[in-house]
Amino acid sequence: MSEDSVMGNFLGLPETGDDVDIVVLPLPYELTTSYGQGTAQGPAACLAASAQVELYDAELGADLPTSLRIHTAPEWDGEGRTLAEQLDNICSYLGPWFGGDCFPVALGGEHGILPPLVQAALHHPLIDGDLSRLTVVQIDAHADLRDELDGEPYSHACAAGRSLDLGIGRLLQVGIRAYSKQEAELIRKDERITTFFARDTQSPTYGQEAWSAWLATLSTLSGPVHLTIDIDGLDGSLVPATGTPVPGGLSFWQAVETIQAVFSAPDAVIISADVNEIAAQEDAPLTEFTAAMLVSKVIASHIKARNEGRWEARSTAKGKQRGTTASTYFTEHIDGSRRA
Ligand SMILES: [Mn+2]
Repeated sequence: MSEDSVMGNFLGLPETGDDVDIVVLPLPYELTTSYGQGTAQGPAACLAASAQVELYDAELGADLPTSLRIHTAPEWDGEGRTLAEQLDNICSYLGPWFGGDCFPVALGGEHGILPPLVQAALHHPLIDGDLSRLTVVQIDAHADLRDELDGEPYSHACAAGRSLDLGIGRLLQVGIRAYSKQEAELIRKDERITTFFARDTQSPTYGQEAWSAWLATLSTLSGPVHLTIDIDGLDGSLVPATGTPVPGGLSFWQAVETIQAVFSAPDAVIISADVNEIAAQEDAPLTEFTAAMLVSKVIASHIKARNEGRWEARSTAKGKQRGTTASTYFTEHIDGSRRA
């Protein structure tokens, strides 16, 4: 923690000027968490915990944020009378940060933030209106490919499915160990989906082989990529306060290796990331601290990619004062009578 640290800013970093290289976007969105509560308080808890994360990153050999400017945006205001309005408001909130001039990292909030993140990427210069160019890499315990949960197709349990509906070209999943028969069939049938199941990567017998295959798959990534990390992809012992902790998940170092492998893929450009399903833990801050360390690793890996020529600004529209375009996609595509 730096001596002039600012409460509520990621890593306690001082406020930046108008030019922003990396932006942290707190999304306290909680609508459909089916078991457990508190993801709406997760982003603030993660920001508070991040003040205790060491700034030194051994891989960079430097203290974050190096010479770059990390801006922590005011959190999403939660407005919207219906689910559709809330999703559009999230998309409008994110939009200005997807212009290609900076690297956005969202903090959730439940995993239902993924479809508006994907929709916000539509106008990124590398996507340019064609979401089939986008690959989503997902760390998660759940496949999130359900048609609906409790009648709600925009539930967190459907986040990856709705992203496929929006038109993403490819979905790579790891840590998956809780899913339905319908999801298993979709994974088998849909050629866009590649899933590495936890029963394979965490197997005491042949886990090492499956893990190496996962890392090899990540090295073949190409084009624009969004990385979505549901912290319940990690073993439940590391993240006991998340909405739905599940045993048998990734170790902390496997999550770190995945982040490193995604950002070092030679033909890919990681345009954005999110860490979601963070909840504040009452008795000890392990859950939010684990999330804060993963966000730090994402940012350090982005900086490394930038230093090594795998990320460059695609726009000159600098700073916080960019124009916004209100999203209407979800209002136009979801039954407007459904209340948030
Ligand atoms: Mn999820």
